[in-house]
Amino acid sequence: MEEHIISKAIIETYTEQLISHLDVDAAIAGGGPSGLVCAYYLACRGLKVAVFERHLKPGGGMPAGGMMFNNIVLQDEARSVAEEFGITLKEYSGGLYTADAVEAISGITFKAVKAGAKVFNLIGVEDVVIREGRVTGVVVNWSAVDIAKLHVDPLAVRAGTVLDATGHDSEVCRIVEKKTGSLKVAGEKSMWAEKGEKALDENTREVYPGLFVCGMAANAVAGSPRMGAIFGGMLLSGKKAAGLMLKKLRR
Ligand code: 48F
Repeated sequence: MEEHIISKAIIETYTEQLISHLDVDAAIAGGGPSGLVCAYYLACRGLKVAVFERHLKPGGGMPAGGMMFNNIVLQDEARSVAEEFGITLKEYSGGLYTADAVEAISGITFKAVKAGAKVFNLIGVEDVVIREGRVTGVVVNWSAVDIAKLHVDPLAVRAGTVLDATGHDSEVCRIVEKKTGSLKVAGEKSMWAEKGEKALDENTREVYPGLFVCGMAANAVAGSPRMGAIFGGMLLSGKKAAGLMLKKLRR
């Protein structure tokens, strides 16, 4: 059990995975609940999926529940998707269920990775590649570079489809807005749970050729309300995005 062999094992296998994910069917920016759910459904269909998550731990806003009370609420419509991830639902009232936020995000993350999606944590998406009016890849860099404001050039990943699952800031869409002028990010509106959850389905779509948006980012692009710690819409939005991306890839 020599230390340098342990180091070699880590560096060699990680590098192999990174190289094999330089050309993917789907590059997902953001490993929150919606991005990971999408990754799961795409990977289940045999697609090559890379999730780039800026933070150390995947999960986005889910493990914190609401204001650090780490339970979440889901609505009846999302029950079957939640159950697919092994999330234990407790009936509350009015068609609402509660779940343990840590169990929920663990189940989603575990199943996405087991299905074959690769989560590259500590790597952020800082730009996209655009060819002839279509997003064809993402530009990535270590989060540490960003945090330390180091002058280090990024690397690029080719992708058949790209998903913005970056949450409230809809970062990838904002980049495309800034660089092309042909996508408008309206910005999220104040909290209105019911309206925000309902709007998510329609807002989950291809917003620019090759670029899809899901989760809170979808509402931010469309100018729909935020919804707080109810997560059913996030799961349904991730699933819908996977269906749309699959369709696009098959064309
Ligand atoms: O924010 P986040 O959880 O997005 P989501 O999947 O779910 C939203 C809910 O958590 C909550 C809500 C409840 O209904 O409104 O906010 O839409 O996860 C987004 C993830 O993207 C990462 C970020 O660290 C987080 O884990 N992220 C953000 N920008 C980038 C990024 C980027 N440029 N590159 C990589 N990861």
